Amino acid sequence: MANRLPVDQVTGPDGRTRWQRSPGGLVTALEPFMRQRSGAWLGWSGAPGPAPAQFDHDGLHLVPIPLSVEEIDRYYEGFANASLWPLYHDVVQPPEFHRSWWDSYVQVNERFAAAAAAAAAGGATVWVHDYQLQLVPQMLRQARPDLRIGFFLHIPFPPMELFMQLPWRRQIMTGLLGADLVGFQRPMGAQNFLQIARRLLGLRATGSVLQHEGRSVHASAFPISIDTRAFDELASSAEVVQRAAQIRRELGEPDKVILGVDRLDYTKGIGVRLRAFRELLEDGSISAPQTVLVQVATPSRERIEHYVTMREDIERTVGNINGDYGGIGGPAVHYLHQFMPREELAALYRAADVMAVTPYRDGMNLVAKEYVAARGDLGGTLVLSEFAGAAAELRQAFLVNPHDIVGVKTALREALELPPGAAARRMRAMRRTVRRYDLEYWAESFFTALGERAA
Ligand code: GDG
Repeated sequence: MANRLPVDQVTGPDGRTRWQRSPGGLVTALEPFMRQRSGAWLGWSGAPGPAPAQFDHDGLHLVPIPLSVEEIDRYYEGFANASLWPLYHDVVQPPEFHRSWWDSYVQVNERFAAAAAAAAAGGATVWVHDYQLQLVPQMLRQARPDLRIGFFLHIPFPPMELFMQLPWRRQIMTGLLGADLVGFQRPMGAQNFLQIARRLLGLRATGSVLQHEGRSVHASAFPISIDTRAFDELASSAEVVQRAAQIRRELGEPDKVILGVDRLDYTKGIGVRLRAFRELLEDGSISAPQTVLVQVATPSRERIEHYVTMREDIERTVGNINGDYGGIGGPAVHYLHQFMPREELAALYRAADVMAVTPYRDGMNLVAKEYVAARGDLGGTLVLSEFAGAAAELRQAFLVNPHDIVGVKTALREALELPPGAAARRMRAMRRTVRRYDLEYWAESFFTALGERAA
């Protein structure tokens, strides 16, 4: 179960609607795993109003859950994305709390839980995903004590000092405690959860196991990954390699290409990257168009206020940099507020000398892992924020503190100047990691742990 189904309904030129696989970290991560199993996927279809009947698509059984216009506003854009999202990401933007949003969150979680209770076979395993559905484990356990319930949080779980701001902190904790296993991206998330359970709810904990209402609830880290082999293959295909060369020609054969790929989100630190790039141009460390920055900023959550103002800021900054440092037909920053086909994304990874991933806080960051998976040629260097979950595994990246602009500049410069041999050594080591700890490893280890815990 996840907030969204892995498909979108699209209307073709002939006016007919059809389902198409949708973008996003969660979908990218789970789709191949679900396909191999005979399970059902429950989630919202992405459109307001009554939900279509259950259906099969591309080997997946899909159970759509309806959301009204008001629920999209309050549960999804409100409580999930304007209360929980900023609170769980170190309050990089101030979270807003509204009782009407919370009421809607409870109501929608009840609907998801009821749908799962109806869909699951006796003794089935239910895997609940992410911050939109934190009340589901407890609701589902109440309705169906026979089920084995796992929960995985894709975003960071905040430290107690921040979590305590939440007016409904007890309800959220109790909701999660309905699961047999609660999974986090990093050990720190699990530690935060255990500490809050002890201090706020007075639960007893032994290691990573809590005692709650006569049951054991386990909390630990399962760092998510990608289908490394599939991405590697895609990025090494003749078409993608050719397209990568063509992209460099279209950019005007620059010496160096820096790349950023993110959902346009204030947690991703796109502004940090632009500022560092600008300062490097200013102090003469680099010059355009010999060195260019390509920033793909995928449209995201466009009705939420913080996202509107952030987009304006970023686009103004891009305009300023290009006004000051671009030439005719040769901008310094190539900014694409567009959704790219996967092949094009792979070609961009392949064409980039330096991949810049600088979030202020990020559960994992799959883009960093995709970049590594795409570089079967052992080219390219990765600049990666210490505050992305991926930093725990990709130790050979140039790790940076995104709040330290001087440090980001230094890392970008070093990454740009790194000799190919040294870059290849780092890339080889990171590729070993993402190949070993891939998506299958993640899903299998979560499922195995859930099986052992609930047995
Ligand atoms: C959440 C957590 C965690 C992006 N633009 C395009 C495109 N993408 C794909 C990327 C990547 C995915 O979307 C983004 O994943 P991230 O992990 O970077 O970030 P979130 O969307 O914030 O995901 C995150 C993740 O959940 C999984 O647990 O890692 O920390 O925040 O796969 O490739 N894909 C295509 N075109 C684009 O323009 N095709």
